[in-house]
Amino acid sequence: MKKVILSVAVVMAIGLTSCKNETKQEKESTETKTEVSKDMAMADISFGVRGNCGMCKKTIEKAANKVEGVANATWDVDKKKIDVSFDDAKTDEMAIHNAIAASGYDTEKVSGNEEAYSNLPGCCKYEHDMVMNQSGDKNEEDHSDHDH
Ligand SMILES: [Cu+2]
Repeated sequence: MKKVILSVAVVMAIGLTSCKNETKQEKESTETKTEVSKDMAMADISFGVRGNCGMCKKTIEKAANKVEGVANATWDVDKKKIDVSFDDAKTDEMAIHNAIAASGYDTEKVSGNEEAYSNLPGCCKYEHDMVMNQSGDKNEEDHSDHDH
């Protein structure tokens, strides 16, 4: 009889412990999931975009920001490079390249729309052989598209 009571107590104890553990684990995994999906949804990329001046910067950033899902776009006039944060559930890298190209500017992957280019102010008519993405680090440049 003692044995039975003991085993019942053991079973109950195990049941209680495992129940507690489950609750804890569930909570943890939910938290992890949320974090992961956040990371996956927001992507940060940078790529080369040709341009000359502050007006170019405005046009390029405006074009990138117009793409739905883009949270932030910053073009660097010295490096000829843009940093973009976007929700990759809403858009993708090529949509951003295309939007910038449509505004008349060359990106690493898409040539600027010629008509838009011809309508740019004189100071913004950048050279088409301008070196883009002047980070000074070729390796980083080569893999910048695959980090995320
Ligand atoms: Cu300009």
